[in-house]
Amino acid sequence: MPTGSDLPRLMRRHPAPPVRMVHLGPGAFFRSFVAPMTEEAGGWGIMAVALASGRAREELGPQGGVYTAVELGPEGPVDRLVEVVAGVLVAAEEPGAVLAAMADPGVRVVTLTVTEKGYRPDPGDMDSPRSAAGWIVAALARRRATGVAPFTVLSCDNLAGNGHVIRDAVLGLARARDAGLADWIAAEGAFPCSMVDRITPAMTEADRAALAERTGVRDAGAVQHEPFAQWVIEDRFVGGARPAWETAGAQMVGDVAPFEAMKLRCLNGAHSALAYLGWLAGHGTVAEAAGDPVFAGYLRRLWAAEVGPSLTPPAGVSVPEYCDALLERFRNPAIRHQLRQIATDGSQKLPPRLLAPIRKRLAAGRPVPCLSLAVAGWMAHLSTDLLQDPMADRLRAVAGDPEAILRVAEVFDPALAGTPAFRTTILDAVDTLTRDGARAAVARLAQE
Ligand code: CS2
Repeated sequence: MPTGSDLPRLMRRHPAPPVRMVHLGPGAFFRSFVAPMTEEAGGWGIMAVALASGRAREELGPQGGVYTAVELGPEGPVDRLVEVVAGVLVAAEEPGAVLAAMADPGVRVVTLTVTEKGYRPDPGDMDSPRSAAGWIVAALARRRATGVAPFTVLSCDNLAGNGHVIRDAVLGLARARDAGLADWIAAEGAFPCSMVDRITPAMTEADRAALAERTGVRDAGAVQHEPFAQWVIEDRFVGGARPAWETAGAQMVGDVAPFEAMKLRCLNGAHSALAYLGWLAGHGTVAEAAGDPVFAGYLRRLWAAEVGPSLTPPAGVSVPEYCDALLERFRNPAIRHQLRQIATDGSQKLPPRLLAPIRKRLAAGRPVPCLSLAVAGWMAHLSTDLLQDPMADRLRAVAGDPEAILRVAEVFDPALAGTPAFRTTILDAVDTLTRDGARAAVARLAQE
């Protein structure tokens, strides 16, 4: 397959707006969601910062930060040039430039997409910054020392209470360094929560080649995404300074939590269930699995009987309608979203997606066979060579032993893992899955 390597490289046509925002973690989700929405809001250029990997700089640097975001619409792909990224830095290699960018008084917002595992503290942070929180603390210390107000930190990852999680990490690190710094950040800073949603399947070589064919240029930084996008942002920014994201369709609200729980449990929970059970049943993509009537029936029951009743939906939102729309999004044949991409990092994803609704329903004395089967699917996944997880070594050591897996406290809160109802439902699901295989086990739960 030709990759277009003989073609000229994509070039910038218009200058980026002045840099007013720094983004940590310029991977595919940033490029398909945060950057285009910020560009649409107008007036805010972005300095992209990769923490350690040089990949984003290799992909975007030679193109002056410009790339194509391909929308996989019903009538075929729509190619959009995104020119809002002014440059790409790699923190591990250019610490001075990164700190200078983050400490610049013109920069008012730092957004981040560093995935769930990016919120874990790095023991090395005490010596020199390594994690996202480490860089944020170092930059805020510099701002305080130079009399500059803090920037707002806006997490754009799929975590429950993502603003609180990054705030706790930042304040914890800051306090270990200087209590005055921590107090200043707590009083003057802001860490709003946000719910982000846009399905962004990884680009393949074939996708890149097709794009090169359409455009006549080579684009190493291109991404692709579904047409749908939803961004719900808690409107609490230092000095009120932020891009006018509402003009790009974002919802600015007082409380993100109900949106976040609904999205994490309905969309991401179903994704994880398909990633483990669908793959075990021989499916490769979300669209294949969701197009299998047995899996569609399983999802309907998962949503209607287990996940939906665990939620307090946002005012005016119908969870059944939200889930019907999800099934349509999952079935979009233009989106080849690999189940093995979603299966990664399960130790980080299970608690908010599957275990939170299980806890809620068990507390109400209600059964959770669909959610339990998804957890059993993840347990089976630990024994496959697909396993990619920040805790892979520990998980591999307990794979095949459900009792031992339940004792991994970073995944299974001991208070939950110790309740008989939880142990019984999970161990029953493991038995069913082992005895019947994934497709038959799913079929038994499927709703017409
Ligand atoms: C997926 C998400 O990879 C995964 O774990 O569940 O990336 C999902 O596609 C997005 O959150 C959709 O907004």
